[in-house]
Amino acid sequence: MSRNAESTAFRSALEVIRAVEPRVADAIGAELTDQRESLKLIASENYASPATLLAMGNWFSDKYAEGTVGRRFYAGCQNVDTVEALAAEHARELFGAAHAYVQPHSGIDANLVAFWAVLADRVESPALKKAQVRQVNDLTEADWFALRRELGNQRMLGMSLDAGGHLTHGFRPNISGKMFDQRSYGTDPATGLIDYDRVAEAAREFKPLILVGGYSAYPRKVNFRILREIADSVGATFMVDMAHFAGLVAGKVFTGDFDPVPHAHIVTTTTHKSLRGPRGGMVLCQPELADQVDRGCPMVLGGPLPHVMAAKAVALAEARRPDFADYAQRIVDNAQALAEGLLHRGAKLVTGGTDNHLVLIDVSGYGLTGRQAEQALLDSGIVTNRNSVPQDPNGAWYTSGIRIGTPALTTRGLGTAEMDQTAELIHTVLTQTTAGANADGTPSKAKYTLDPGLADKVARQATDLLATHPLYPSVDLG
Ligand code: DSN
Repeated sequence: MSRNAESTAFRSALEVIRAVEPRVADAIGAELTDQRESLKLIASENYASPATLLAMGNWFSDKYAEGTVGRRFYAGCQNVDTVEALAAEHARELFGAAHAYVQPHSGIDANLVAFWAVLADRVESPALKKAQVRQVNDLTEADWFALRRELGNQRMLGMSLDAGGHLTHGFRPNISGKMFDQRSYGTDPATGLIDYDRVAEAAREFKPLILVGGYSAYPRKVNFRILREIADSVGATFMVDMAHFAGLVAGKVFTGDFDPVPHAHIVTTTTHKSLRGPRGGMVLCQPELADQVDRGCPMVLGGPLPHVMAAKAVALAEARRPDFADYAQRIVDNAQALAEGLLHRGAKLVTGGTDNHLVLIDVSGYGLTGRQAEQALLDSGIVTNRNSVPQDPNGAWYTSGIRIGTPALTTRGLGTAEMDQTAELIHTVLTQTTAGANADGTPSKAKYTLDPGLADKVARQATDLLATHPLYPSVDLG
C-alpha cells in the first residue's frame, strides 16, 4: 500500500467532515497529534492499522442486522453476512477455535454473552425466562437474590480485583456481581503468583458454576490446563477472558498450557488491546455452547455494528500474517526489557518481573500512591494508569501501583534499547516526585510535588524517543 493512498484517504475524510462540522475534523486531527507525541504505556491500548480504521468509517454503520449470519431479523443483510462470516472465519482459524461470535461491542458485552450462554445452557427456569424479558434495571436486589436461589448454583470463582482480575468477573460495580455470587482467588503473598492449590481448594469449597481465568493486571502466564482440571473436578464451566493477552495467543507466544483456547469451554476477548484491532469484543467457544452464544443479540446485545465487524475481519486477517507472530514476541521482549530496566534501577515490581505484555510497579517503593505517580508521569508526557497491587492498602481509587504495557510502543517500532530509556524516564520521575500533605498536615494520597522543569525535560526526552519511531508514518495530514 502506498503511503500516498493512506494520506489521501484520511485527508479526504477530514475534508468531507470539515465541510459539516470543522471542530470535529480539528479534534480528530488533534487526537492524532496527541497520540503521536505521547509515550503511551497503557497496557490495554494499541494503534490499529489504517486499513482497520478505514474499514469502520463507511455505510456499514447504517445497517441493522440483529440475528446471525443467514438468520437475520432485518432484510438486506447479505453484505453484513459477508463481513461477519469473514471475521468469524479468521477468528476460528487464528485461534483454532470451533466457533467464533464476533458481534460483542466490547469486552464487557462479550463476557455478558458468555455468562448468559452458560446459564441458559445449564438452566431452563421460569425465573430465567422472566429475567430475559424484563428490564434488568427493574430487578431489585431481592429479585436478584430470588433469581439466584431459583436457578440454584449461580456462583462464580474468579481472580480477585487487587490480584489483577477484572470487574466483570463477578464484582459489585458490574452486573456480573449481581448475577453471580462471587468468590475470588488471589495470589501467593510471597511470590505474587497464582497458587493453583489454593484455587483448587476454593473451587472444592465453593463449587462454582463458572471458573473464570484471565486478568487485566497480572504480569505472568497462567496455566489454563491446570485451571481446566480444577473446573472439571467440581463440574464447573471453565471460561477465560483473554482480552489483555489475545495478541500473545494469536501470535503463538502463549502456546500449550498457556493457550486458553484448547482448554476453556468458552473464551472471551476484546479485539483492540494486544490483538490490535478495532474497539470491540468477541467470544470463542466449544460447539456445545455455540447456539447459546449466537443468541447474544438480541439476548444481551444491541444491534451488531457491521462496520466494526468489517474492521475485525481486516484486523484478524492481519493477525494471521507471519509478521504478527514477530510483533507478539517483540511485545513480550519489550515488556521484559522494561521490567529489567526498572528493576536494576531499584523499582519494586509485582511478581518481580513479567512474562506477558505488562509490568506492575509497586510505587509504594517510591513513597507514592498510584494516583500521585500516575499524575506525575502524565505531567512528564508519560501516559500510564494507576492500578491496585495485591492486598493494596490504598484501595482501588488511590492504589499503590502503576500498570504499564508495551503493545502500543511495540506497534510504533520501539525496541528493547528504547525500553531501557523508557525505564530511565519513569524511574527519574518517580524518584523526583514527593508525596504531599493535606491542609491539616496529614499525608495526602493525591497531592505531590514535582519540579515542573524536570517534568518538562522528561517530556522532551520522551518526545525525542518517539520521534525516532513515528506513529502512522504513512499518514500525512498536511
Ligand atoms: N479497561 C480495560 C483495561 O484497561 O484493562 C479493561 O476493561
